[in-house]
Amino acid sequence: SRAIHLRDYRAPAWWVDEVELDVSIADDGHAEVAATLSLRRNEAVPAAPLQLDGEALELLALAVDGRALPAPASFVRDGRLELADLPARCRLSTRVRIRPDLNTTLSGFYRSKDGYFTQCEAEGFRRITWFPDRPDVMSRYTVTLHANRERFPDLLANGNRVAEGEEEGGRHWARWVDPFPKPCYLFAMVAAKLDRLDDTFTTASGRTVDLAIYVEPGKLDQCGFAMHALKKSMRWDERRFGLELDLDRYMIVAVGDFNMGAMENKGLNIFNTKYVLARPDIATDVDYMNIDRVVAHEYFHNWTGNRVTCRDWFQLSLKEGLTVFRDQEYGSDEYSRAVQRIQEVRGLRAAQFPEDAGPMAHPIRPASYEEINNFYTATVYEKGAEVVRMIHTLLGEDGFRRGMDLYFERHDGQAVTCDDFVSAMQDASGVDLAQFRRWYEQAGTPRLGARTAFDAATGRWTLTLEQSNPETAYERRLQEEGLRFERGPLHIPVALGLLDAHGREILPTTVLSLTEASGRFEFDLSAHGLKAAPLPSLLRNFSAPVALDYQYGDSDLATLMAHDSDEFNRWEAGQRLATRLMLAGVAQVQAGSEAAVPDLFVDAFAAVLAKADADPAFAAEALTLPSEAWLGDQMTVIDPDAIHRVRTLFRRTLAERLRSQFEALLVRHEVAGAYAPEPAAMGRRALRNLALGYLMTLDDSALQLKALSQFRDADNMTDQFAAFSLLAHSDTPLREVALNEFYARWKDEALVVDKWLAVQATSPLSDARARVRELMVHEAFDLKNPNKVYALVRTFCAANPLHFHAADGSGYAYAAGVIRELDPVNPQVASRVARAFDRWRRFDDGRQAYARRALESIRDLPGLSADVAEVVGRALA
Ligand code: BAL
Ligand code: ZN
Repeated sequence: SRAIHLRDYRAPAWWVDEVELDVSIADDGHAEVAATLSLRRNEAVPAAPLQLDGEALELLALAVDGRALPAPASFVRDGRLELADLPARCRLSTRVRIRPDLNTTLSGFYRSKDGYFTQCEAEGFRRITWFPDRPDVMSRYTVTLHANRERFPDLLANGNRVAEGEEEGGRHWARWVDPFPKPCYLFAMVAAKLDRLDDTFTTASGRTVDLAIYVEPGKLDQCGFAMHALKKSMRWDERRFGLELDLDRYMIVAVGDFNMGAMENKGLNIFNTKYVLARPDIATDVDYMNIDRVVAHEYFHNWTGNRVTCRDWFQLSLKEGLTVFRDQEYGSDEYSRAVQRIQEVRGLRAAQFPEDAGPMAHPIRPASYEEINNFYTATVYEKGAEVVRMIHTLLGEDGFRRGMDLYFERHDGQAVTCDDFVSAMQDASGVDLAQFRRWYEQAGTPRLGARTAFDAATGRWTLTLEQSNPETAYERRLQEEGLRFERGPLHIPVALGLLDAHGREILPTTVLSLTEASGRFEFDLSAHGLKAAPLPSLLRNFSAPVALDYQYGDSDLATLMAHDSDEFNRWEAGQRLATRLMLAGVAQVQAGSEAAVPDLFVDAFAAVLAKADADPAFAAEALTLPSEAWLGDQMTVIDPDAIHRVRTLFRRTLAERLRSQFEALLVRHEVAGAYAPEPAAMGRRALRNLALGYLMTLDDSALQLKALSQFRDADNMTDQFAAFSLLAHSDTPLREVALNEFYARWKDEALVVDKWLAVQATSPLSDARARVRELMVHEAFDLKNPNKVYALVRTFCAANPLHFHAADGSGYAYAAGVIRELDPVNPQVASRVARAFDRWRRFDDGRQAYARRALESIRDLPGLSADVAEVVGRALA
């Protein structure tokens, strides 16, 4: 295999102290990049030739200390430029030609509409110039950009603009200096014609800094919220972590063609438009919340990622897990902490648990990879954040803050490892984290078994916890690669509370540490005079990313749903109950009978509904049934048809039995006044639209017309989109009306068109796949635009299990066709779509045969990218 191993890491033989780049964009769409690198031999390691990475570069000239080397191409071997016998300090100059107009990979320097943009993480800088493209080489950059003034009035790079001027032929130039040394993955430049929103921010220490958001002309009215989010997150990082912006100028540039969500380039963030642009009539509450979180995330990277960066890409979670934890905490402070937590855990279970159970399983710090772009995963990000959260739980807020302070004290300006982070946490707090480090090495979702015993005579209650760490595809692969690996018990923080039979709390949240394979914890409850065993509320606030096995009775779950003081576990109890009952229903359907919805469940649901007004945002979460994908993940062999049938039945039964309560919610939670993306109003809209969703399962034409008028009359996209998606998924003539009206109204707003595509991709109706195929050739679709591919193709594959996993294999064949077509265009995006096959072995033999054929057709594509080859290779292994 082409695997790269962590154990092979060696410090670089050469440092690059200074980089001078001169980039000239020609009118015909190519660019010339002249680079001068100030090189210094790393005396700490044995002398070795200089090796530079390069990709898709046409080398025009090469010089050392001003002396040209003849036949530059002769120094290039296997995609590397190698120079031996250089003086210990020297200046290396290269000149290359690159073709941003032809760069459809969107990695490196590329064109989007009428402008030029960069994306260098993880390994895009090598597509701009010859360079040691690795994060532990940190340099100071001076960048001069030249381009036509009319077409590209904005010439931007990291840092501060120090000079600019005119040139012949209607051209101009600008020079930028970034005062902070940085790895090349944080390099950015932009040449475009953009509108700009300006603002300023005064930091805690009293410095005033300039803020700017650049957007496509005409979109200035869509960037106010992103600016607001930026200032909020700056203030939050000062308050919570004592971290202030270190720059004079902070810029965000939005671009419509972008592989990722956004990128934290030093002082010059480049964002997918999806996470910048918002206006009440085009963005939903969820969009607003995502913008808030992503703007904060990229801003927080300025310290966790940029000031302290990663030594190598195996350490990606050092910056990503920590920064996700920080943006989660920001979200929790800005919105409802419990609701944020519920959404995080739902996301973790939807993406990370299956990843850990599938062919791409890896720990948050993998020991090997083939293509680093494949490791921007739910594991590295979301499980990484869970691991940081467990450290926070074990150390407490003060201990964690001391750990962060020590981390910056020790490592500011360095490229470090996950171990360095854990050491700072341990040394600052005195909490022993030696065993805890296994979370960085072991893949897989641990199973946590719990048993309890109660002696009423003595009041003694005993909890026995057992962990098991199932072997994953990861360990099997390491063994094949000859890497030794020993698994062992993890340090699992288990937050516990106890309730009595009336639901009153008798033990407030207590964090237990399970460090062995099994542990016994005893509690003296004699003071409470209990006649019956207490009811445990286990793993409160989801204190560890594990799967909990405990035999709760149905009525225990109903009690927890109604009374647990831990809001997360109130939600969790409802999900557990629903999952159990729905899986029982699936078994009934498979056995040829009809599923039924037990009264106990309807009653428990009704109790949540009755209290919904107290916290509408929470109620909206608690009244949402587990997803079809989650139910499938709990089965030995996934049966998408039976699951869909049962989930639909549960929804319709709840709507029938609780119709008047849902209708009352519709009236009570009408939000008056102008739209504002503000937590209380967001919660009410979520609850109201959830109620409308249940009611729409009743096939009642009066309710359908109600949805149609909400769709037509809403003054905000949240309500309009909620009604639109319900109509678009209803088997009535109103479906076409809604689809046509929505498109006609929004066809010029790219991000709204993405919603239109995504809604059709998630349709449960029988023609869903045929529609998706038709949309591939619709004017609204563009295979070269990642947002369009994600909205239509990935949404269909990842969020429409009923049709992607169709028994006739049509969904798989469709996906494979798109992946084959997309791979030569944009391998990163193709690879993300290919991840839809992760679960293929979880289905019946018939489906597996179709999936295998589809995967093999991708594997056999001549010239297949390393990105897709790794994903498909693992799936077939
Ligand atoms: N560093 C890649 C995008 C992000 O995680 O912020
Ligand atoms: Zn990040």
